[in-house]
Amino acid sequence: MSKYIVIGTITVIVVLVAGFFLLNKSTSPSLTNLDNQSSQISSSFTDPKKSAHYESNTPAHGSTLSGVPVNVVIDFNFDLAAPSEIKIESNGKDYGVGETEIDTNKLSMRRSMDSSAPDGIYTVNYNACWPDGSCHDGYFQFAIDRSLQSNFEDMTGQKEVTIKLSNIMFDPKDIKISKGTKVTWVNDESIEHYVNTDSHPAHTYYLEQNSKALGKGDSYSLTFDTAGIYPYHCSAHADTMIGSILVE
Ligand SMILES: [Cu+2]
Repeated sequence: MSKYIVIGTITVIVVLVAGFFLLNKSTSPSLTNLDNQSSQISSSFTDPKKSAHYESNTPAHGSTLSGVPVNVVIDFNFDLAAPSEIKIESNGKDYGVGETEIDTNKLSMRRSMDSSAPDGIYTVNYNACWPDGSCHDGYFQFAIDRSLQSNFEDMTGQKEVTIKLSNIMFDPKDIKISKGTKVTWVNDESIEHYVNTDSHPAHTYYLEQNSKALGKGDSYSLTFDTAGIYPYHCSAHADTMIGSILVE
């Protein structure tokens, strides 16, 4: 009789363990086979859940960054209120640093991120609250893969660097610089361009990185003092004219 109880118990344990692994695989993708290709992780992103009044977020859902973002920013089309909250989670740990902050125009909220966060997929879980006290939740995902840094032009160790705006592109497009480097963008052509922090058209990720319209010969400069990745674009050519600054 006890033999059947033992066999039955073992069967139940095997089924539970198998079920756990199957479930775990479908809900939290792992990064065990991560090489230089971002395609391997992009197939693991889940669909985002957008809360009421959601507009955009940076880092973008499904994006793979070569470094840790300085903060996660989410944009809305309605006034945010306390207790709105952002969590930047991977493997059950929150890599957000400090409190979630609501911007002065109340249309964006942001939270800093731990600069030593490891490579992997991050799920941003947020709760957006409104002046009437109601809240709505949502989530999106992005990944960090430092091996992608090999595609960046290494401009570290220089006090000042220049990026040309020509042929409706940033040249060079992706650069790596040291902390404290002054970056100057110079428009080389007669098409009007801008330097705008992501996302488009909110331009909220790193508020300091937003230029006015740049005509031919115009320039715009900014010094980067905080390590992290800074994705940006030209708001006149937002789909194609993109770049990123990696500060280390
Ligand atoms: Cu442009």
